[in-house]
Amino acid sequence: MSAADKVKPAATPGSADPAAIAGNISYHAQYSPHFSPFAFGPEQAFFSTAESVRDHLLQRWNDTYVHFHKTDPKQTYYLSMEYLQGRALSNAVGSLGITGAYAEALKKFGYELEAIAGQERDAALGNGGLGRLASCFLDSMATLNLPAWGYGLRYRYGLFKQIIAKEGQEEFAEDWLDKFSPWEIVRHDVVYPIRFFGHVEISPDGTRKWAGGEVMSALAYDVPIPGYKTKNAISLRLWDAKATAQDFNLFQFNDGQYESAAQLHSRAQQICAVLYPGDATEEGKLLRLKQQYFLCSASLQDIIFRFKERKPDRVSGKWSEFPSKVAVQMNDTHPTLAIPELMRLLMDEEGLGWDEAWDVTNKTVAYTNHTVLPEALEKWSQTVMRKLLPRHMEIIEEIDKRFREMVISTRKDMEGKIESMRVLDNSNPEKPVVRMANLCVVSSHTVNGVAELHSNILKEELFADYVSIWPKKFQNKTNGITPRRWLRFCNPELSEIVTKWLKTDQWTSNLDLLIGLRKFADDEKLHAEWAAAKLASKKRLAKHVLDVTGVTIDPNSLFDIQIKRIHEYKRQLLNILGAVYRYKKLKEMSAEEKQKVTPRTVMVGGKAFATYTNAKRIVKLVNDVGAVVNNDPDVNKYLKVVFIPNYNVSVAEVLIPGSELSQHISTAGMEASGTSNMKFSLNGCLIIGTLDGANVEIREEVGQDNFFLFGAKADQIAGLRKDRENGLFKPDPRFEEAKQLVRSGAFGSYDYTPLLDSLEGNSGFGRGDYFLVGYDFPSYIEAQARVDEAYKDKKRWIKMSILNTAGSGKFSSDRTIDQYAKEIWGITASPVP
Ligand code: B1N
Repeated sequence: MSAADKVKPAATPGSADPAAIAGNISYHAQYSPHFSPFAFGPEQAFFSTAESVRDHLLQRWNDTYVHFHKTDPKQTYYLSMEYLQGRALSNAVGSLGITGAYAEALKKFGYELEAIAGQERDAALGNGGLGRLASCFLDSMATLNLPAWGYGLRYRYGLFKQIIAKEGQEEFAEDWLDKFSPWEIVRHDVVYPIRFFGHVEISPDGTRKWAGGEVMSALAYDVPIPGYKTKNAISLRLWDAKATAQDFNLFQFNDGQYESAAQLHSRAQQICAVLYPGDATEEGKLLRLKQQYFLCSASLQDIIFRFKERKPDRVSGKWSEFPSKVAVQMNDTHPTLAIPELMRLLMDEEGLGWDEAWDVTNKTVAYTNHTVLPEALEKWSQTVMRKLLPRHMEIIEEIDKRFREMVISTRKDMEGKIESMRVLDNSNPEKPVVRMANLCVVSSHTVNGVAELHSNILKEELFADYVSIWPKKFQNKTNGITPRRWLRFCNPELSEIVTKWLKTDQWTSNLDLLIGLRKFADDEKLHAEWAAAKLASKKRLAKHVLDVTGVTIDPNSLFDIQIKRIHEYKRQLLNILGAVYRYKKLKEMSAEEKQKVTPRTVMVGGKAFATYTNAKRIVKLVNDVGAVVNNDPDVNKYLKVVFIPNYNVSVAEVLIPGSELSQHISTAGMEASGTSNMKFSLNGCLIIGTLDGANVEIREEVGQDNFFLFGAKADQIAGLRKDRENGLFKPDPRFEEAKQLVRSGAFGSYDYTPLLDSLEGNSGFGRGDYFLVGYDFPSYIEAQARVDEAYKDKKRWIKMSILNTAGSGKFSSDRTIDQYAKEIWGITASPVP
């Protein structure tokens, strides 16, 4: 049965009229050449619906482009190697205010909008928090009508798909483009050359120019990003790499040399083949560097093109105007090559001198740091850099030299610090490296951290020496999340209640209004509605768990969730050892004693980097503990442990609304911010956490009585590690009991010795409990006991839940982006009239 059998096709996109929309969906089913016209199953319905919605988005995208072109405002370009967009359909119709109309239109074909939206694959072009932050930022930039675009790479395969098999996690390519993405528009007219390798040519007048090597093309794909209830739509411009027909050696091909005939084609294909899957690890060096340069070069050529396009009479003499029209934000150090690339384009292509080019570059670029973990601070081999990007290496050397000269001539007192502050690290003559963070700090006008605590650590430790040189360069911009995706659309039940009690739906774009819920925190009617909404979300979550794991969980138990990348510093091991301890105590209890226990479902989800062995062991342990606990009739009424496979954005949208307690338990000082903590709190979920990252600010906002705090503070960590090295640490017997039970083989025959050994000893690689799981274990167990007590008092719990939502206003990414716009970028709103 085709769509046209049900509804007559209509080429023009429908406004908000369901009949017209249905006609347009039918049109796409018939005339968009992706499927045979006689099939209209849920999949075809999704693609046709998405294409129909895209028509609306394109209209806005075009209008916004023209508007920005005419008004020529200063524009921000957000450069990021990662975007975790997730699904787009519900968000798009919700932002355009046509959800109801599309739902009704789909009914004419016998479909529910929610089910059709569930057909969409996640766009997972990122690893975790850093990529999702970039996506939340785009949503806020569009909603605030800011002239701002995102630039990224169009990875063929996104973050791997995780499957839990007998041996633990297995990774599979995530084929998000399997059919096609209905949201991207290829721009065959937006193509830039990108060079790799080659050499530097010096002309008689001394000017230098990069030549030779291999040249490929960057081709633009635009993903329109609608603002919420505004006419603006901005662009996420993703680059793909391609070689041209000229690079195809027909002679060789005809000669049967198929592979060498298309060498450049296959090398071009490699560039955007996969998302670099590492989160804080070093791997696939050359390809990764190629990816980074590819993003930076294509984006800057495009930015310069647009700078010229908006005022064609801008001549080269007007380059000083550039920073008043362009702001470039580097999302961590991954796009650092934007610095030498902008210098190169300005000097070698546009003819500026060093000083002028440097002034423009410095006033244009700003850098956000997202981690202080030493292993995540990027360092590139100078040898590799010189080979791949010879001209950029020269420019980096010059930046390094001038920085050192500046310190010597203006800050004699800092001379002893130069070696650690400079851009190049030549301390190991075998392996000279470029320190990307140092290059960013030296070259940017502004450097920011992503939560108060993190920014203070940057100022007081990591970048302290630079602060003494440039005291005003460093800022904080506490992260945020978009309240549209993370409450309004993912939790319609709770959203409706919030709107009803606040008597306005304006909170969706002014999240501070949530504070108005505080005065109803004791209202019994609100309590009843709140509890009912939570229960509905818990049931949806329970269904998801059953579908993907086969485990039945009880919606009346306390839903306790930890979802994030698996990493030792995030301490999923503390969580699971806590669950092991709980299991052991339950086993020791009499039937009567058990009656008083708060039943709990502990859920853990997250992906482990494929070569991060200990992270994979943690995944395996959670699964093994679950297999025993969930099948133990003595305890499984009181405890279940579930590993949620393939955690991603759309899974988060089901889990977060149904959560009651969530764990943000990193070793203090190690999690720069965290952003899921904000999403949970916004959805009325209580947090058990350490004083780390944004937890500190969340606790301040929601009130300390509504947050389960435990653990060592950031300023104690170094001392505790020292104590440990000196043999001064005395482990708590409860911690020993938990580890012993795992060692005993109670959870199967898998060898957990190396994982558990990492918690033993006083120091050494993979030993010495670097993350202080043992130190924090007793206070963690005690905080969990406080959780159990609090949950028994339903009234108290719901009140705490309401106060979490009420106190979440600060964590809107609208607030974050407004601060970036005013305090770093110097841009203002430019709504389409
Ligand atoms: O960035 C998030 C923060 O909320 C998290 O606390 C922080 O861990 C995360 C290398 C990273 N920092 N660094 C990375 C990602 C990929 C990679 O290859 C490092 N991710 C973060 C948003 O601020």
